[in-house]
Amino acid sequence: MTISDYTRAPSVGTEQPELAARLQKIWETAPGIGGWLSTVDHKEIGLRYIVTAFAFLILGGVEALVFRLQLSWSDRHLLNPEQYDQLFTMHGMTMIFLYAGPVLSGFSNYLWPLLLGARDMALPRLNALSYWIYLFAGIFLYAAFAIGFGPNDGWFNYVPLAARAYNGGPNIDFYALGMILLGISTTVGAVNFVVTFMRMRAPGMSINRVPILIWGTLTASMANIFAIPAVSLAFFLLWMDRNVGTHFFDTAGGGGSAMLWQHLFWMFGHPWVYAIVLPAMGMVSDGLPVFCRRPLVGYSAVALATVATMVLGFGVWVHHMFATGLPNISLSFFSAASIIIAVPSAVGVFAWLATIWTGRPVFTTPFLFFASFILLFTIGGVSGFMTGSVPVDWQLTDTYFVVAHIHYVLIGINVFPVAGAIYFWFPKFTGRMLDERLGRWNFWTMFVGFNLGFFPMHISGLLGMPRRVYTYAEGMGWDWLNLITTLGSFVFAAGVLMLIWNVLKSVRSGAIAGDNPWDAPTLEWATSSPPPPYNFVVIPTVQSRHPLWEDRLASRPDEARSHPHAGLVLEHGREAIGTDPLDAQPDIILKMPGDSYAPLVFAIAVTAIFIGLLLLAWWLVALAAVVTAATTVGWLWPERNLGETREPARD
Ligand code: HEM
Ligand SMILES: [Cu+2]
Repeated sequence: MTISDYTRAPSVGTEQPELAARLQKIWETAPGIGGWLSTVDHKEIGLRYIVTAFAFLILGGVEALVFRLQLSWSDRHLLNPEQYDQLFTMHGMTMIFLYAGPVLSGFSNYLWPLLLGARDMALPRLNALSYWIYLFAGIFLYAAFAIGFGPNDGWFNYVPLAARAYNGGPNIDFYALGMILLGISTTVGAVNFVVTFMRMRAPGMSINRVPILIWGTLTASMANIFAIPAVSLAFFLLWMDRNVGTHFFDTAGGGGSAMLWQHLFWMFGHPWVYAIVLPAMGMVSDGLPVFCRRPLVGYSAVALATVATMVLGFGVWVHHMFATGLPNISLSFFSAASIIIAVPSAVGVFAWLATIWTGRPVFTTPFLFFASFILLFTIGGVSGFMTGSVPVDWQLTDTYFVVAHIHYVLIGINVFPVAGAIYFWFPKFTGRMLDERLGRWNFWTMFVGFNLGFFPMHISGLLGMPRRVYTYAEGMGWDWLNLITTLGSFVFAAGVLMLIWNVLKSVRSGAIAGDNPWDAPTLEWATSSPPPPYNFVVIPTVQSRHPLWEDRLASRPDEARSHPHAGLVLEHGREAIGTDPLDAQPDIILKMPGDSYAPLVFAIAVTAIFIGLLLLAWWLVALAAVVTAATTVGWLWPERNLGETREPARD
């Protein structure tokens, strides 16, 4: 969107079939493999993110099931210690970095422009780039595992165990470089969300009218922009320690500091765990009210709580380091901060409960997933609150209690809302409904399996079972608990398979959905299912938080109404409307880029740089850097008719 049209004022109109046909020509992606590789359509990119993230969820899940078999009873020898290390590290890394974050990027990518009444994200080519780099980083990390050198030091990769002296293979080099590569993807994605928030909202959608999902992804993106440099730096320094002979983390006489790693990692790591839950909470905040047949209770409080969580989230990282011998003053400070952060979370919990309590709930599958999230989040919150207290944490750190906590938080706040979101938005994505009966089976299997598998981990943790052990001796009293955990894990996994089965089945044979099957209030439901490539025939005008519920929510008769189907007509090539950051008053016509191979080529070239660094093949690094630079030039080359390649302006 580099070129803009300052001179023209767009006309105002309603949805006309000829206009729709013209827009279709302007916006549609070329058929075939060429279109597939060059598309910048946010819906296509969003779905790719979701599908890829689910592929990683399955990989991470299978890894977990394998090591759960190993742990199901004492003294089992299905896996040796080295295999166990790689499996649990791959599992944590996959789930946190390749599933939980990207799956939410997928939903946000798909939904943001539709929720905002926009034609696309602000920076469509950057959007394609962030997907490709994510995919290549995932493949890069899994290539390590495939050749037997997967990361093996836990997802937080502590030194000195990650140093060359104790970890001689390429395992950690793969992890370090893969994470820096992935960081590029996350960063450009985050920048895109922030710019889209500020410039692409439909006329009239002032910041107090955006859905909570927008707040969730926006705060997560802001956090990522600040947090990712810390982890990329940490991994870069580690890579230098391992390959160039620096001593940043070398404690054995090198003058380095192991604590430096922990600080840098957790300064990133804790904000990241909020980044992978806040958008999910946003999906619940927007989805749950639809099934309660009323607006969310406490919109402003929830929006502010989202922002507050993220801000406070930058001040609690040391709770991961309570056992490292830090001075008491920092323990007290970070313990207090960790406990205070429960306040905004509680605001959310009360708002969701009040929405159910004062609404008329309809017990559909999405409702079940969204509502159960509140319970699981509360359990995960309470165990987090417990470990936020220093003396309790000293007792529980590195036990299965922590494993229980992270899964209640991550499965409870990410997987359950995501499953609900799939049931809720699948009709928008595909034009078909998911099977409701199978949906209920799906929900109850996941819910029962999850609690059966993961609740007992609290107890095995309290009984002293350490995390990250490949086996344990007979007579510790942990056998039965572990057997139950393993059984529950398999039941939970069967539930996830039901979800996938439902999707595969319904994509072809689900009931036809129509534009707004749930009778929901926000703009994505104002367009067809699935939406056309241009999203909206005319750009909607918005006057409230619930454009599609206005005639039934009590409002003053003189109040201005939203117009989901009438507004600005933009049809001189690929155009979008730019609005100002606070009140969303239109101020510019933006020319949007067309499909392009540049993101793919750029992503391949950048990945090649990292492969070069891994092999210490400097010629490859140099060559790939030149290609990257050349692609950047091509990408930024001013195009006179940017976005108008298919249908030039007619006046
Ligand atoms: C079938 C589903 C799952 C099962 C059975 C499972 C099981 C486990 C177990 C037993 C551990 C502890 C390993 C050890 O310390 O020895 C673990 C670690 C972990 N899991 Fe899961 N998990 C599942 C799904 C998930 C999901 C969906 C996420 C995140 C979204 C996740 C995130 C993690 C993380 C971050 C760790 C810590 C890894 C480390 O210690 O470095 N898990 N999982
Ligand atoms: Cu934390």
